[in-house]
Amino acid sequence: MIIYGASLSPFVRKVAAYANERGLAFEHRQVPPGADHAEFRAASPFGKVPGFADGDYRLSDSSAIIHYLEAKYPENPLLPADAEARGRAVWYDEFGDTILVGAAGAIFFNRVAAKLLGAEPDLAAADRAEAETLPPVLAYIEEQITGDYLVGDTLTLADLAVVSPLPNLDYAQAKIDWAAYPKLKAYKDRILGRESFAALLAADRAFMGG
Ligand SMILES: N[C@@H](CCC(=O)N[C@@H](CS)C(=O)NCC(=O)O)C(=O)O
Repeated sequence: MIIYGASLSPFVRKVAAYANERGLAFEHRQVPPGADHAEFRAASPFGKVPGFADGDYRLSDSSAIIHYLEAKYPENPLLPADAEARGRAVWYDEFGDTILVGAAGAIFFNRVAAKLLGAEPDLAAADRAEAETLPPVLAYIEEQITGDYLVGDTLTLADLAVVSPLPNLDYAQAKIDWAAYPKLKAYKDRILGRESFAALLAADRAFMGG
């Protein structure tokens, strides 16, 4: 199994953490978004990371990859069987990928990734996201946390999807009043402290220079 993509991408991080949680061995190939890299483009025709290959089978999109792996390895799934719980887990996955990444990504892209990718940063857009877009999104997560996990009483894809974008806020030195989100702070530290994230985050920190 090969995961293609930049490890700083929250979508790549989500798939890698998922594979680690499931004990699925994979090889990671560092490929920047949009790279003109034949193997990667065969998996991800529009150049979005992650791309994925399992033998001759190729796929892109973090959620599609995880749904494929859930179906291929049905023991100990990270998507609940119960209809309502499944719906909630899929919602949080979508929320993480779109609403949370929409807010956090505007900060990370413009303060960090643009430089790495040789793109023009929009620092005002990062400041606006930090001051206006992100706080209600974090407040929503804070309100959703009622136990150790977002859905039911075990880890699900929901937890991986919602915490995966959060390290990038630190890498972008986003100013966040964590005292306003005490449940979220404890939750993210706990989920990101799992073994499935540890090596990924250590590699990020080494890359980011600390
Ligand atoms: N829905 C996709 C989103 C993937 C995505 O947008 N990745 C970003 C990097 S974090 C990317 O490749 N951006 C480059 C582009 O949009 O061209 C997923 O879940 O994998």
